[in-house]
Amino acid sequence: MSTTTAPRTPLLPRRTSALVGVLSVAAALGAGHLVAGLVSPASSPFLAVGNGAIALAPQWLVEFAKSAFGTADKPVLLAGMAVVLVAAAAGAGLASRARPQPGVRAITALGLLGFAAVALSPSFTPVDLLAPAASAGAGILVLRRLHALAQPRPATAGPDRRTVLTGVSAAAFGAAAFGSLAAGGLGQLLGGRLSGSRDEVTAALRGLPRAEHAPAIPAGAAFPDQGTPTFRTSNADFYRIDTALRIPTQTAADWSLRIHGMVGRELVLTFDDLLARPLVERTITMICVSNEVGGEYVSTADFVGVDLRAILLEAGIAPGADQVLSTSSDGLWTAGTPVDVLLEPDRGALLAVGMNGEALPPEHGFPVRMVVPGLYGYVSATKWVTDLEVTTFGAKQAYWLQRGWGERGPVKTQSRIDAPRGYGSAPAGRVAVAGIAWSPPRGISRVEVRLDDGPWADAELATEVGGRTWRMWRTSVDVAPGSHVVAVRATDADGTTQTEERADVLPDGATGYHSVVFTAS
Ligand SMILES: Nc1nc2c(c(=O)[nH]1)N[C@H]1C(S)=C(S)[C@@H](COP(=O)(O)O)O[C@H]1N2
Ligand SMILES: [Mo]
Repeated sequence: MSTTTAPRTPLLPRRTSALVGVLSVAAALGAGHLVAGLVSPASSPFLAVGNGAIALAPQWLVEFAKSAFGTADKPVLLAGMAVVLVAAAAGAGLASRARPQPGVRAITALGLLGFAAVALSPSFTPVDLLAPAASAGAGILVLRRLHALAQPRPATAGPDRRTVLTGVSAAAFGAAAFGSLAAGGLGQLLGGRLSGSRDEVTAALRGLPRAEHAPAIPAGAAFPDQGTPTFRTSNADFYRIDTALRIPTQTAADWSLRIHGMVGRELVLTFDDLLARPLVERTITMICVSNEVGGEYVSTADFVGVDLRAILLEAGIAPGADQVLSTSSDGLWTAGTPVDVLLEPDRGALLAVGMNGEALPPEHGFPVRMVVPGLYGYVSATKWVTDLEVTTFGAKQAYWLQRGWGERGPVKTQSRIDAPRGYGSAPAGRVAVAGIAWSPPRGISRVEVRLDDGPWADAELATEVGGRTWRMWRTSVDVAPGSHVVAVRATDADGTTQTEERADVLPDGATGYHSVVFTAS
């Protein structure tokens, strides 16, 4: 019935066109990642879009991801993005069954998204535009070639369509795989440099004297047999929280720290400058503001580094300055720390270079991070720190402040029950109860435990290590068979007991008593 006489291109089969879309996008990502690996790792369009998503994500989504996936939130985000991309790529392919133009437009749109993500990144330099450009170029080229090659051709014109398409698909896939592998190989190379640098720092730290030693941890400072953590958390078990999709790979030799802004004299310190200063070692408990009542985002380590107060005094803080804004080497994250806290003589704020007898692990801030006892990490514990700007809270807002979190971030007095486990069971009779409490920098003077609706009773406190660290406690309760609840509350060294009032982690840390339900049988 058709009256059309002009020759028309036949539609590509659905499966072929979807494959063309997916292969083109794979080639685009491979090319972008490869070029990024060569010129500027942070400019990989895929990672830049991920960083953009993290920066723009609404608060509820961030909190949901943290509570649902914990430290796995980043792989989950990247996997989710990959699924969306494959679906979008297949869709673009399917829209291009007649002509390649719709697919070209879709890849251009993805390319623009990559451009925008890279260009809006706080660490942007023009060379970062190369990776998204290579990505879009490669994607469009591969799409056009594949589309042309997938067209049916006369039997006399050479190898049949299926053979050609298979061959080209293999080539495109190979190119994408090569791109990713080469980028990965480069990553490994950087990783190799990094571990070499870490080994050197670890060795240097072992050979250097200490102006201040971490206290010996007395026997009786922890009750791991009764279910508390060990007093020091191993580096492998230390909680990890950050927004970095890619851990910065700067070596100690490449590192420097600039201290500027409202100072009498601007300072630039290299890593060797740091090691030439008196090294101090302090045992410090770090807590994340996102730690729920009873949560796991609390750990303790021996940090070694240089006294941050001394450095700030050397730079000279101008009158009126009330904030030190610290920035990580990727430029993606900032924290604002109150100047008055940093200048307290007994606070013990550190520029840390080592943790539990070795260089900082990469994920905990190698080569240098800040640690400030008694402040939540988001206002104080900048990892991979390379810039300290002395300024005011009025002039500059740090990363989490822009997202609604509180300004000063002092750690709230808290306590946690580690044994018995929630919803666990125990034989009726005497049941051991043990856990941790913290109130840095003051320390803990009392912990009380309550069984069901009974009176509060004092628990035995473990030997004190210092106000900057957690303190373990233990006791026991006498229970009849059945379901029971134990609750805990702690009092700090000034005599103030933690509040019973329940508060969410947002905006400045959770409050309320931790309680645990268990069954005696
Ligand atoms: N560069 C950078 N530093 C950072 C963060 C971050 O996202 N980026 N997160 C902070 C937060 S919220 C906390 S609680 C601590 C956690 O340090 P850890 O991962 O070594 O335990 O690091 C802080 N330093
Ligand atoms: Mo945090």
